[in-house]
Amino acid sequence: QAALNGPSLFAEHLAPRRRNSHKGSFGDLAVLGGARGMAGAAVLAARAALHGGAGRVFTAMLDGGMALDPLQPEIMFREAAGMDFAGRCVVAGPGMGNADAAIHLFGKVLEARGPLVVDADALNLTAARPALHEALAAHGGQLVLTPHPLEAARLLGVTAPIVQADRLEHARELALRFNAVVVLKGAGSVIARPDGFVLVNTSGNPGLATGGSGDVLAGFCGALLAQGWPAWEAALGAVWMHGAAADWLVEDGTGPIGLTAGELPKAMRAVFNAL
Ligand code: NPW
Ligand code: AMP
Ligand code: MG
Repeated sequence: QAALNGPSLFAEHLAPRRRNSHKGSFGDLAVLGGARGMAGAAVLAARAALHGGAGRVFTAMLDGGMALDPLQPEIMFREAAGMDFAGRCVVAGPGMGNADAAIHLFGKVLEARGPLVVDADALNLTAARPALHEALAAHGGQLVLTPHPLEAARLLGVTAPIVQADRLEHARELALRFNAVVVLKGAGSVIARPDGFVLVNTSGNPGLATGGSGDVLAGFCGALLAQGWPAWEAALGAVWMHGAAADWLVEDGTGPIGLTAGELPKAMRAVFNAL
């Protein structure tokens, strides 16, 4: 099985920043998520997006109670209901929940058809709602789905052990069904294209088995999309750098035990800048 074992497959997008570039050159990203009790998931994705180089990062929070991340004041907080998603790059799902407002807003994101990462509860809603399933499959643009095995199982109408018994085939099936790049997460994440081509990632370790690490992956992938990377390369870049950052943190004693997702964005930034 072909492996993703370094940056060569996305290296053509690693151009140095032009001297006269500005924040508008690196794209806007909006994270749709953060329902009550899960604001952290959206914040982690937004922090990861900033460290992945997005020009401006917004959170469209389902729970409007949060207006600032004191540790990352660069993030602009918007109430999700007031957000215009037209033409914007979006990461949908981290901590989004399944309230009516979440369903409605994810539907609006799908209508806007901008570059999109679909993660967590946006995947769960897609599995539960035929109209969203249909709209996602019809997106047709730069689209990355990042299910963990249980999220993949919900989409496919099977169980997680069935997904795990043939990870390559199930990742392929989702990529074909949604005409999207699919990252089936877990040890040795599988990245699949609609044409059936798949790669297995070699970076990463069990330090990543901690709440919020998937939210960081989604935010970083969104930042690469916002900077104009195509879906396939954005998925490869984010998955590989996420794992490489965790490997680097384990080498310096920050993991695997007790590695926290919030420590990943800075480490991913270091990996990115070193490439
Ligand atoms: P088990 O335990 O083995 O039966 P859910 P979620 C399985 C937000 N978050 N291999 C495993 O099942 C998210 O963004 C908020 C095999 C596991 O228990 C979502 O919006 C945070 N099985 C929401 O919470 C930080 C695997 O899936 C189950 C697997 C719910 O997301 C945390 C969990 O799946 C979280 O990110 C693997 N590699 N990986 C915050 N700080 O605000 C997972 N499983 O029930 O969909 O719940 O992933 O926690
Ligand atoms: P989530 O379940 O959405 O928080 O995503 C978890 C993230 O951590 C995914 O990127 C997984 O690929 C990664 N991950 C979890 N467990 C492992 C592991 N044992 N080895 C490598 N990566 C892992
Ligand atoms: Mg997750």
